[in-house]
Amino acid sequence: MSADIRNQFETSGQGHVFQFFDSLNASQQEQLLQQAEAIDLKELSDLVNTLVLGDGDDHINFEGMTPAPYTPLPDAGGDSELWSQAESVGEQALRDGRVAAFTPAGGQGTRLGYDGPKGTFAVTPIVKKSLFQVFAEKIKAASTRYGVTIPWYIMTSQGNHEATVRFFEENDFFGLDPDSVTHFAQGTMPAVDFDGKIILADKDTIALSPDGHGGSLRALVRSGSIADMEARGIDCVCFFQVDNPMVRCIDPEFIGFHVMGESELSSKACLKAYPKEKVGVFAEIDGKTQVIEYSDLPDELAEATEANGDLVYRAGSIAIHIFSRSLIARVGGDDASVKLPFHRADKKIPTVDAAGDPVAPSEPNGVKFEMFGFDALPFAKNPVVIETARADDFSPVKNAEGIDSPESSRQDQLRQFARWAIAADYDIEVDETGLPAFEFEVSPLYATNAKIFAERVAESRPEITAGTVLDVN
Ligand code: UD2
Repeated sequence: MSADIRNQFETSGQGHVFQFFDSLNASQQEQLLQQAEAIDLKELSDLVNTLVLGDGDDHINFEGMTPAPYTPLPDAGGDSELWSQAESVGEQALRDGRVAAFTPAGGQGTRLGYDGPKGTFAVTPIVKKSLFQVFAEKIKAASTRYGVTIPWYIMTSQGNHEATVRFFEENDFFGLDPDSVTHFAQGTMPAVDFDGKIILADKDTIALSPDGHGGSLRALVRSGSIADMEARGIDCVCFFQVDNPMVRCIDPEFIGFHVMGESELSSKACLKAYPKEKVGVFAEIDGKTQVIEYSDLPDELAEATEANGDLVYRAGSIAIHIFSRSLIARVGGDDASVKLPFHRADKKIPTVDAAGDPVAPSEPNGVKFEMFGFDALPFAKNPVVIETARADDFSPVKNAEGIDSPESSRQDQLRQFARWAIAADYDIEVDETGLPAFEFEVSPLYATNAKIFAERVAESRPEITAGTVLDVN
């Protein structure tokens, strides 16, 4: 068996993976063989030929590309009747128990410089709740409001799985029923050098990395989560990233548009803040809606404007979607005709030299392969895109400082709390950006939007001063 695997690697030009094999002890040999056995050499060799040695297979037909249509917000000329109809339809789907939450949380969070699963990072202004706690409370609040259990599926990666599960256990699952929370680790892909050779992270270890958030589709199938959803009667899967505490992760209007449109994949679009903002854009190519990632969009298209000055490609993807269970089952299954493509990312990948000594490269030395969830769009029937206001849905924590940082997200949360309070006739002083003069915090268990906030404060009008935390008892 060991000889078989080694032969296969030899034949595929990857025999060097075993260059230190004879010097390893039995358990190290076993580890290396297990890692090697899990690699699909045919898939890898196709990827190397197209994405590493070839010139890629993701040529985008920019000539035939147009912006994808989206449903505008009522404030931006949309039909307010339609939005309230969507809300009622979404609320009914929630009451009927058709909705689950899903978070890909396997990313490595290197940009933030935080050494731990990103979901454990503290984000709220006063209580310093973690991202996971914020989402858990939003899910719990919606479950209570609609009288159902909204199950939550969380995709981890091999590197952060144990720490993530431990965090939930130590925090009693933030009040959720542990039976309604499922953690599973995503798949991995080997990293290769620029000649397509698999990189060794150590003498007994292949450099493996998570297969991208698009890996969630196959991981949801392989982990049995799709079967679990089917047993629970779930068909709407609300997808949101781990880095965005402002997300309305269970949003009745969005769910309603998804259901009314008989959509298999719905998305929220946010008007780009500036032409080269690092978000994908919604476009249509050959009649199919797609997200074109910011790094693939040529500057002249990113910057092109309409006669009125609006950006042509202004509908930015903020990675908030609703997948139908059927689409996940189809694209995450074994049917080779509906597979997500891989993308190439050049990275610095720690490795060993010919003597087996560690090397920490200062420049990218290899390629990682990742799938993107939004690449399922061309396979989806009736994709729906609706507009959302950035202030209501998006302020991610990605960088240690500046744009999309803990500080910018903290301020955006405070602005949102202040808007809700002002709309409910509180006298809160704010600056010209809407930032309140003092800090206060609203727990998701208290309110998750302005409407619910107004209902709450109508019951017992709490005082709001510096340091107030509005929560349920
Ligand atoms: C993503 C989108 C971008 C925009 C932006 C909004 C891509 C390629 N780009 O950029 O268009 O919507 O978000 O914030 O998606 N993850 C995993 N496993 C992996 C890799 C990532 O679970 O192997 C998770 C990660 O934990 C996070 C999410 O996927 O929840 C996004 O990952 P990212 O930080 O790589 O995405 P980003 O900010 O480059």
